[in-house]
Amino acid sequence: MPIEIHHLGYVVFYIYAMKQLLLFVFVGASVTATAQDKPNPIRINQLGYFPLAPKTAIVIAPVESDSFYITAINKPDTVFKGLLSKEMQSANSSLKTRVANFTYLLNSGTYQIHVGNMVSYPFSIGIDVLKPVGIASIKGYYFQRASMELQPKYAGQWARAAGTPDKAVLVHPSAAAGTRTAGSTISSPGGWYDAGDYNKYIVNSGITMGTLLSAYEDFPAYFKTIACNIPESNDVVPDILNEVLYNLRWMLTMQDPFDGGVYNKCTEPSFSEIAMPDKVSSQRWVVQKSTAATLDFAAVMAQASRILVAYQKQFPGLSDSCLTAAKNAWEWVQKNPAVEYNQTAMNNMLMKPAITTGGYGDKVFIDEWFWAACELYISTGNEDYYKFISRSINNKLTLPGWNNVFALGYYTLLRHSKKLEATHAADLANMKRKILELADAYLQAVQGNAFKTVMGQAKTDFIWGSNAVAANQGVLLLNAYSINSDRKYADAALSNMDYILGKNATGYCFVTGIGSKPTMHPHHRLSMADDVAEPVPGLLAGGPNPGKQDKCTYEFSEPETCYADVDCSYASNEIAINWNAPLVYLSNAFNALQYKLGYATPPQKKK
Ligand code: G3I
Ligand code: 9MR
Repeated sequence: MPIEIHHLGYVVFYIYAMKQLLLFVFVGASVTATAQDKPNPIRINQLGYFPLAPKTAIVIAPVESDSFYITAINKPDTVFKGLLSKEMQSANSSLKTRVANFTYLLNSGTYQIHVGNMVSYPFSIGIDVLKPVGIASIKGYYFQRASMELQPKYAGQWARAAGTPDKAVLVHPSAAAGTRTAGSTISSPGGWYDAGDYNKYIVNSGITMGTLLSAYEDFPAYFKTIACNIPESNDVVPDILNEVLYNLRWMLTMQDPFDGGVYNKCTEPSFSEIAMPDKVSSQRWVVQKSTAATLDFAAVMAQASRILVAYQKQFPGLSDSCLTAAKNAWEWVQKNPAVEYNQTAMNNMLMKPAITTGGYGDKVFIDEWFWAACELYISTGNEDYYKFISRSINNKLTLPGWNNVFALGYYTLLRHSKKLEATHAADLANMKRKILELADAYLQAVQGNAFKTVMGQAKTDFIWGSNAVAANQGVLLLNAYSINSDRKYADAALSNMDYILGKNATGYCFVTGIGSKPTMHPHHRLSMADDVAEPVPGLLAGGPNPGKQDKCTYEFSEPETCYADVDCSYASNEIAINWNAPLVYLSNAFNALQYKLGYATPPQKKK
């Protein structure tokens, strides 16, 4: 009888509450505080789940119980109960796990999972559940803006003074050409700080901008509804584009008008001290042009030019300028098809000053050639570019990263597949097949994964910036979904969203400002130097990386656990614009697709 179940719930809750109280009284406050710092052993998506989507939590074994139950927050009644799966050994650490599947808890609300004496962090089930991370991850870029003051009405407690104006950047000897002699001055203001440092790198801007622009191109109607409270929010331009434009305008300053080549970066000679940007006074330089930087630039400008056609009124001439910039960059690489940015070699030539900031020194250019050709082809329709596409379209498809943008070309050709259907149908079919093949391989890995995520399908997923691997796997899977509308691909992508938001071997939600146990101490100068306890929000931490290149102290060393939420740890806990971008894509794609995917039922409109 319902009334009995009700009472039983109270009894269970009473026992639980008493246990918690006794624990507190006997174990003592200080121990409790330390215990609170440890991630909860029930690993969940700390933000929440869509009502009609798959839902699992992972319990770190051993556990005292074979079953779990779920209560609504602050209510004693059990609303769902189930059995834990049998124990699984993780392939990426010594952890053993058990799965709590609560897919059939369909009602919206805020809940907690109970396993024996353990209680999970609260989480939501509901429509729009990923919206907070979708918006925050875009806003994260606003917080990275160089050369301008961040005002309290937009930045809240993270308001800060303008720094690194970059109005008088010096031309490094490696970059001298034409009238821009070594030591002459150029203006290169704006753009986003790359990461925890204050430098601005074209190669890393390439994949970042490509991914953000692709998010917009894939879901334009949705992004028109998303406002992030940035200074431009009141204009008619979607905020994701407003934000992208801040970096785009900087990128344009990085092209040498003399020959169309693009400088690798605008940088301090060496990483600055940990201080707010207005307190850092190092001279900044533009350094050597390179093929990778120039091709990435060409791709971004070509893609932006076609998107900006719709905003000619707001930004007169900008779309055309972008296309011209792309073509000029393309001209430069014809004459300079393989110029590497090799920082060590440059420094060995005794060019002064020596430059020791991030290299982003890509040596393989075939993927950049491919991506730039794809963007130029789609924006212009000029078949000349297709020759460069043909050259490598049958290469192996691999997950994108800052030094591998091949897949970005695929995504663009796929998105504009109508343009290929008539003349390049065989290529289109091949490309689709290869995307589905890679997606299928990811899918197959989920069953055997102890956290029921695609992430971790191989130990090699855990590299510097591994969380972007998780996010980019998700983006690839959503591209697979766009080919045949098979929901299994989206479900697999969602498993990595869960991973990023806490259903992982570390127990952290890797997005600052989101969830109950988020990253709190990223290697991020803006967060470290600002006297605010909470880190700047909306930023994705690098994630587990057993490389430990930073030589910090880590509590765990295995591939999936090697993460330290300490600001020393730039190899596992920095943030970076190229890692945030696939998070923007993934989280917002789910917001955009939730009804189409059947993850939620649209609210009935009141008449
Ligand atoms: O290329 C090899 C590959 O062949 C090998 O299999 C693999 C095994 O780990 O390593 C690969 O090299 C790695 C390289 O990234 C390419 O992915 C290096 O080990 C790894 O140390 C290197 O890390 C990069 C790091 O800078 C150090 O250079 C990160 O990808 C990159 O995201 C990071 O970027 C920094 C910028 O330089 C400066 N600003 C902050 C930013 C984020 O930390
Ligand atoms: O802060 C730098 C970070 O952005 C880079 O990713 C990292 C690796 O290149 O380097 C960090 O700077 C460290 C430098 O390499 C060594 N001295 C300590 C610096 C951090 O304070």
